[in-house]
Amino acid sequence: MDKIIIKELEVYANHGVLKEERELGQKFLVSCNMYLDVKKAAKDDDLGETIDYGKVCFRITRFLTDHTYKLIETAAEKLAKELLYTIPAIQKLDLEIYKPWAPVGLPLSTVGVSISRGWHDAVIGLGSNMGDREAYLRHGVEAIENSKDCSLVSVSKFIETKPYGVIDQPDFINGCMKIRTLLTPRELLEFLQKIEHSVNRVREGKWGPRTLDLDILFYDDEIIDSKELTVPHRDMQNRDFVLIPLNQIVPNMCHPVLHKTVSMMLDELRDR
Ligand code: A4P
Ligand code: MG
Repeated sequence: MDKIIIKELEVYANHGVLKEERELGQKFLVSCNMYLDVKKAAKDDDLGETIDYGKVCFRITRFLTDHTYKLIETAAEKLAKELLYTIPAIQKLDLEIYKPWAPVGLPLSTVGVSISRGWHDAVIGLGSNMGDREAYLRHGVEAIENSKDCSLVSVSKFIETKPYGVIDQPDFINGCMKIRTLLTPRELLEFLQKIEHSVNRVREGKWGPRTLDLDILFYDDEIIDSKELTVPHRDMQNRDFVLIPLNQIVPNMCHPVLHKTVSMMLDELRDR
């Protein structure tokens, strides 16, 4: 991917574990690679279509001088988020903060931290078969919209479905949504579980009735198989209540294990 590069921007700021560092301040050097597509800006020769590196330099300077952190890790993490929240064109960034005057008491040229953060694409399945089912699904969508670390890209229609697995329970309403997120898969799972708990989701056994179920169907094209998380969601290829709404919003998304698109999986399920 293309990138805009800032190298060794000098900022005098007050971060450090020692009290003296926070009171007296010292020099920091900041480097940043910002990933984006510059083709359109280049074609039209238009600053409005790219990232204004001058503005970013001022933003970095302001952020680091307005705040005081003990760790450069914290400064880097918070600054990376600030840039990703406020400059939508940045898809991913590598950020380095160096402290050439670090009071180590030994000769060295510099110490620093380097992190990479960015937006990820994820698809979330929504389901409910208790109470005001549609309101619960809408609540799930709104919780994503209201989160700084996630943004909503698109939502499918909500459809009424017969229970799958344990069939002796009320009908479901299902849907899915495509989102962008700064969260890792595990952080996203935790966030979704918080949303489920906020609507008093009670666990009535595996596959039992629930006010709101939020599952991670896809996360980029990652394959995850850990104790608490399986991505892509296992068994989705056998579930029309997942594939029908998915097919409305991401028909061409490819399952990284089965190497089939959503529309192919749906066709195959219908043929069975
Ligand atoms: N977990 C693992 N992978 C994931 C993932 N990709 N996304 C773990 C979310 N969670 C994941 O989930 C149990 C555990 O799965 C979590 O603690 C998490 O660590 P849960 O939501 O607490 O329980 P559950 O939903 O009852 O179990 P499960 O096995 O996730 O069930 P499903 O697959 O969600 O299926 N019929 C219709 N028509 N519509 C439905 O929505 N849903 C189910 C539940 C059954 N029948 C249905 C529907
Ligand atoms: Mg679930």
